[in-house]
Order: sequence, then C-alpha cells, then structure tokens
Amino acid sequence: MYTQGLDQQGRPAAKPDALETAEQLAAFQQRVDAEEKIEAKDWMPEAYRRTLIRQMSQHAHSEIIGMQPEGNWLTRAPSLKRKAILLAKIQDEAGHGLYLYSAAETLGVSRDQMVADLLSGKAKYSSIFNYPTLTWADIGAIGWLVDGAAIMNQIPLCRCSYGPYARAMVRICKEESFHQRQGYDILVELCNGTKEQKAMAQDALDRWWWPSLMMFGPSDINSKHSAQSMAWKIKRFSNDELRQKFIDVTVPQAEFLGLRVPDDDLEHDAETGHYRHGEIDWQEFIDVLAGNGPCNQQRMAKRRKAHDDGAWVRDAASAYAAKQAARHAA
Ligand code: BYC
Repeated sequence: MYTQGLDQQGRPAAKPDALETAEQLAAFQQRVDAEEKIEAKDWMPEAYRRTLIRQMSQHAHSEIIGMQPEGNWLTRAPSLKRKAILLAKIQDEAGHGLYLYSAAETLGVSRDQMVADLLSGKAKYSSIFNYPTLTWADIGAIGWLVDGAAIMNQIPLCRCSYGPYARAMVRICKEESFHQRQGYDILVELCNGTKEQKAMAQDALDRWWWPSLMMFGPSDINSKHSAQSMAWKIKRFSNDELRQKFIDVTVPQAEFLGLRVPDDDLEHDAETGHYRHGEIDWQEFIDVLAGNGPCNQQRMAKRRKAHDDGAWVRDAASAYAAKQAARHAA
C-alpha cells in the first residue's frame, strides 16, 4: 500500500499547504484541465487528497451502512425469486464498499482508519440510510429512487479526475443500473396489483421522495466543497444540477406507475423543459446529519456490533498472514 505522507494513526499527515509552490499547483491544475487522470503516486495538493479521502470514504461507508435497511427485508421477501434478487443486490453493495475503500487506500489512508472514523462518528455516510424500511414497497422505492439518485450522482464520477475513483465507479454504476431496475420492477408489480398494494407503493413514494432529493447534498449556495471540487473535476455537476436532472427523469416514471409525487408545487415548465419543485425541508437534512434522524442510532449500533463480532475473523487473518510471512522469511 502507498503510505507516503501518513501520520502515526494512518491518517494523511497534515502537510502545510504553504509548502506547495504556485508552480506545482498551476501544473496540477493544467493536468486536470487537460483531462489527464491523476494517479496514486502523482503529486497532488494536500487539499485535493483530503477532499477525495473525505468523499470516497463517505461513499464507501454509505454502501456498507446502506445494506442495513434492505437487509431488514431479506427474511420477509414475498417470494424466493425476490429474495435471491435482493440478496444479490445487497452483496453488490458490500462489494462497492470494498472497491471504494481500496480506491481510497491509494491516497495513503488505511482502511482501519476509515472504519475507525465511521465507528467514532467522525466520518459521515449518506443521510438517506437513516430512514426506516416499513413495508416491502420500501424495497422497491429504495431501488427506484435511492439507486436512481445514486446513478445520477455517480455516472459523472466515472469521469472524476482521480483515476482509481473513476475506474471503481464504472463497475459500480453498471451494478446500480440493475439495482434501480429491480426496485422499479417491484413497484410496477405492486401498482398493477390490488388497491392495498398500490396504496403501499404510494405510501413508500410519499416517505422516500424528499429524503431522496436530499441525497444530492445541500443547495449550491450552501455547498462548501462544490466550487473547488468542480474546479478539480472531482465533481462535474453541482448538487442542484444533479437534483434537477433526477427530478426530470423520475417524475414521468412516477406517472407511468400511476403514483403521485408528494409535492404540491411540482409543475412542468414548458419553456425550460424542467420541473419546478417545492421547497426542500433543509432543517430535516441538518437534523439527520447531526445524528438525529429516525434510525441514526440503530444503524451505528448495528455497525459497531457487526465490527466487534468480526474481530475474530480479523485476528485469524492477521495471525495467518504473520505465519505466512514468517515462513517466507525462513
Ligand atoms: N448525506 O459541500 P457539500 C448509494 C455533507 S451510496 C450525508 O455539498 P460535497 C447506495 C458533505 O459530505 C450513496 N452528508 O459536499 C448504497 C459535507 O460534509 P463535511 C452515497 C452529506 O462532498 C446502498 C457537507 O455535507 N453516494 O448510492 O461536495 C444502497 C457539505 O456538502 C450529504 C456518495 O457518497 C448527504 N446526502 O457533495 C443504495 C456519492 N450531502 O465537509 C444506494 C459521492 C452532503 O461537513 N459523494 N453531505 O464533512 C458525492 O458526490 C458528494 O460527496 C455529495 C456531497 C454530493 C454527497
């Protein structure tokens, strides 16, 4: 693993940005502007490295915590086929977490450190996974809306300036498309079913619509990282631009299902071709990020327990690796 620039805790050592010369910064920006990929061992500004570690580790943590709301329905899936599909989807998410941790490690942070930061509450994960999955229709809504929002956000990340992140995103996006289709398929079936099933689908849309819009992050005027991340071509579109694209493709999908998007102010603007939408409750977003969403405590408690329960596996793997190393040395 590339460990240059690590402090004793395995975090990137805080190198004063003042040591970075104007020439280095200009040459770096020129490479980014020329659409060259930045690779792990290339020179990069410390702030670029820190931004990527923050975003990529948050992304990895989201995939891992994101397994919980869906795992809640594995034993209650309505058929063997639905159960097999859901299981495959959740396993994909574990895989996404692992690719992303590996990609982030190339920046010089250890996976142990990233996991420790999640468990201590220092690192964030996506707000969306702090909402409960109350009915089977919620599994459909997560696939359709949450994975749909994730695809909208993540397709541009395949062109991120940092090579290892961009390459990891290619496979992730392909798998996310399957996830989105399986969610929509659940809702198609429910919406073509009984009156009660359709009502269940509507209730899921009512509860997941606004939190899905919040996944894209704060509005552009309150997004402290967007301007710099866009200049570095980590992000290609602003939070509001991606949110608007998501609304524009998702509203017709709701209409096809015969469901009503829970926004009285939603209106198609024929002139711009976009949907105008109502005000997002940003206080709810702030509360969820502060740890006060409906499931924050439950999610973290479950993650900490899973980590503790897995200690023996990590110990066994370390003991085996030490034994192998000793054998090689001998
Ligand atoms: N939730 O300046 P901003 C998935 C934070 S996994 C929590 O706009 P940035 C899936 C932000 O980190 C989905 N925190 O930031 C898995 C920053 O924090 P600090 C995860 C949020 O980074 C399983 C602060 O607010 N996807 O798809 O430029 C099943 C200011 O925001 C959120 C990714 O992680 C949020 N929603 O933009 C199904 C994609 N939004 O500085 C599906 C990669 C913002 O206070 N990440 N914050 O620590 C990104 O594209 C960007 O990081 C974001 C935010 C668009 C999320």
